[in-house]
Amino acid sequence: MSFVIKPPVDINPSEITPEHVYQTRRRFMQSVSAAGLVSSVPAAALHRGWMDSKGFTPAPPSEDAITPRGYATSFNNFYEFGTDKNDPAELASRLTTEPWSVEVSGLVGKPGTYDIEDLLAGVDLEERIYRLRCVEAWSMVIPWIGFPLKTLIQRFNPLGSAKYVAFTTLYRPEEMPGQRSYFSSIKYPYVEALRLDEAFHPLAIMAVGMYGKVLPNQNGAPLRLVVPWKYGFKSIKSIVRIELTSKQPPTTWNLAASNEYGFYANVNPTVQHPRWSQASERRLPSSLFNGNRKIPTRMYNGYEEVASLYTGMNLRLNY
Ligand SMILES: Nc1nc2c(c(=O)[nH]1)N[C@H]1C(S)=C(S)[C@@H](COP(=O)(O)O)O[C@H]1N2
Ligand SMILES: [Mo]
Repeated sequence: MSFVIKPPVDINPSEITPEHVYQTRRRFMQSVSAAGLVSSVPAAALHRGWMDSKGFTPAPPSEDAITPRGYATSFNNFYEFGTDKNDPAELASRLTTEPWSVEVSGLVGKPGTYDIEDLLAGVDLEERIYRLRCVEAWSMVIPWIGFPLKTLIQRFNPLGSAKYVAFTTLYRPEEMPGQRSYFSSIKYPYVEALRLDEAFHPLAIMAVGMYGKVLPNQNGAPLRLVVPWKYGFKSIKSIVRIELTSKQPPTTWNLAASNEYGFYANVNPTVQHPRWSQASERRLPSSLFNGNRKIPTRMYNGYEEVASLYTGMNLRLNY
């Protein structure tokens, strides 16, 4: 199975991901096994020095296929640190991510509070080059490092009655200035959720790194969701709680503006967002030199293999 993004139809040929990118994952795993760490991530996996020293960095395949790292780490949505795109890069360094634990509850056989080192023990990390499309109609191409969400959820022994999985971001106003704002458009803690079959799709990953390194705080350290066929806001950052439920859980942007952000929120170019068109997107960065890089948006963000999850649903209503 290949997880490399498919280029949109009218994409500039220089942006098409060359074949050696498909090899990246293999090289990535080889460098891990060369270090004697074949299939398990040691307890210290999240220590910056460890990941930095194990050769996780793939050679950049092409300058313009992958969004430059500096851009992906300085143009962010992370309202806990402010609503400007440059706020998170400026302010998220204050966040303490060690120690970190995740509380697992609800319809699971093994509820509890797990240290992140325990959650990652024995997990195979892989690189996935995914687009993330924001509902604001910009997109980036990011080499994430992570593992299938399904492998994580299954370790908690979900019960047959579980239908949804809900995620919660850290609530720590002392370190997250956006959570102290009286004028915030959203309520905290930030929450998101998926139907369990969406969560179990092999494309849905938990990311712990990007660009061969540990996730920077502004991108959701130490653990965030990446759901590549969905609008960016579904990809919740800095997760501290996972709960399995039988009822559809609330989600932050749906609570804030249910006419703009549906629970299902699939990337759907045929549905007009109340305030702007979803028919195209701006591939970032755009600059004086590479122009506006406006490309057509594709259904499911181009990841059509997820379509069967939504058979029979009206995706104009469930946008
Ligand atoms: N906790 C939390 N998670 C969040 C957000 C947020 O404000 N808070 N913003 C979302 C939105 S709108 C987008 S587009 C993506 C941006 O991820 P990136 O900054 O890594 O590109 O994160 C999503 N996850
Ligand atoms: Mo977004």
